Amino acid sequence: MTNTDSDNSREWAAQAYALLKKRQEEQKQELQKQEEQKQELQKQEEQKQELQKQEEQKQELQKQEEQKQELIDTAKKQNIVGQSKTIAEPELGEFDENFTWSAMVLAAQGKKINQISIDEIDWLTKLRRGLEETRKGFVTELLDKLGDDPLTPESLDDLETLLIRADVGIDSTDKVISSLRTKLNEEVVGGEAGIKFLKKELKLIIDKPIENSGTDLLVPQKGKLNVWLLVGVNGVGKTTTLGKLAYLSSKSNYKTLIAAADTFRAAAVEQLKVWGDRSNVDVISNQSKNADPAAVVFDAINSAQKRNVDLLLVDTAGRLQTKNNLMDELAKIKKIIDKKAPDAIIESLLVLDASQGQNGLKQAKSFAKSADLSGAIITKLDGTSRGGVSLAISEEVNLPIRFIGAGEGIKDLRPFNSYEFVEAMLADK
Ligand SMILES: Nc1nc2c(ncn2[C@@H]2O[C@H](COP(=O)(O)OP(=O)(O)O)[C@@H](O)[C@H]2O)c(=O)[nH]1
Ligand SMILES: [Mg+2]
Repeated sequence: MTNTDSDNSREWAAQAYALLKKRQEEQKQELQKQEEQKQELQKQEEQKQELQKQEEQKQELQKQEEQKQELIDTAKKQNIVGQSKTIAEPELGEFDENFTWSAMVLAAQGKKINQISIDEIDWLTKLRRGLEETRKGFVTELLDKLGDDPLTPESLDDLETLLIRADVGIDSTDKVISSLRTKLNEEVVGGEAGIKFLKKELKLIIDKPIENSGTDLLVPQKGKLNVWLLVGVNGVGKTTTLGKLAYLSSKSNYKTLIAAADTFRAAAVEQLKVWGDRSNVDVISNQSKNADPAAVVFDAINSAQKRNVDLLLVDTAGRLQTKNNLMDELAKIKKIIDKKAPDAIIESLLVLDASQGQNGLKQAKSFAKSADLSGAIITKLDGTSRGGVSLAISEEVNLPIRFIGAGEGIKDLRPFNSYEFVEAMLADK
């Protein structure tokens, strides 16, 4: 990047920051206004008690009551009352490197200053921080090794080792290195240009299964029942991811329902209910011991059809030791859906824990063989050094990555964006 470019980007980011700051100020003022109204309400309440003592002023009291109701209605509309369920909005942080980087990533994707939100900045900051460990043993080390010199065949060997170590996988690594080697034979490639080329190659690998699927972004199709099955081994984050998806979906105005089809773990239903509560989404479950998961899905589809649900999210069990049973169970669930809702659009999404690296890749291969998967969700990208496994999943299992999770909070899941992912993985600071 030339100096002028980075000056412009910084200027752009500064403008974006100023705008967000102003917007936040306005929101604060609005909140203050609401607070004043609330206090006004309290005052009214006190007056009402005073009036109650005075029997002869009954008439007046009635009027006050009406006035109070009016205020409550206004307050309700403005979301002052009943705020306990709303999820806290993120605060605008400092105007620092994270902000500048996030703003630049948004700008590079064609976002205008007035289109960006604190939520987006917050997420990109999380993603960049989350991939810090993956990045550390990678770009930083590579740039250190290169210094200001152009790439050499020896530095490609180093890069190869780094890619393998970041769990990018042998196939993806071979592909990238051989492209780079061809480029080196044709021209002199400096460190920065090398990283740029690397980003482009990695993005191509991740984008291929997404392009093959014909759908850039996985969203429920309107006017149909969409059923998303979350599958994967124990502990990878299925239930948590489902909770976050329920929030994303209901916030985006899709009528959403959850089916608690992990009937194996007693606590699973309770865990789901907590998530459902947070996002105002109902959970269909069967509390009896060893309930049949397919029967829960049966009930859930009934409810979904009655309520005109857009998206039914199904949590499933993931015990690995009985893998055949697990696959049978998934097949049975799918059969029920086919029978009861033949028009439903089914997505089988494999949830993978990025911190498991190559083990995750093994799981993906084994599930892909028998579970008819349509996509992957990568979790726990926060604080792992193995974020590169996303590339191995794309290249070796040909699964489109649909969402990624980087934290335990309800907002810590986003639709997958390959540009943002690769930028965060290879950010050069
Ligand atoms: N740090 C982090 N933890 C996560 C993430 N997703 C899930 N977890 C945690 O992983 C653990 C297992 O998650 P759970 O949803 O119960 O996994 P399941 O067995 O596949 O349903 C829980 O402690 C979650 O809080 C994530 O993106 N980041
Ligand atoms: Mg679970």
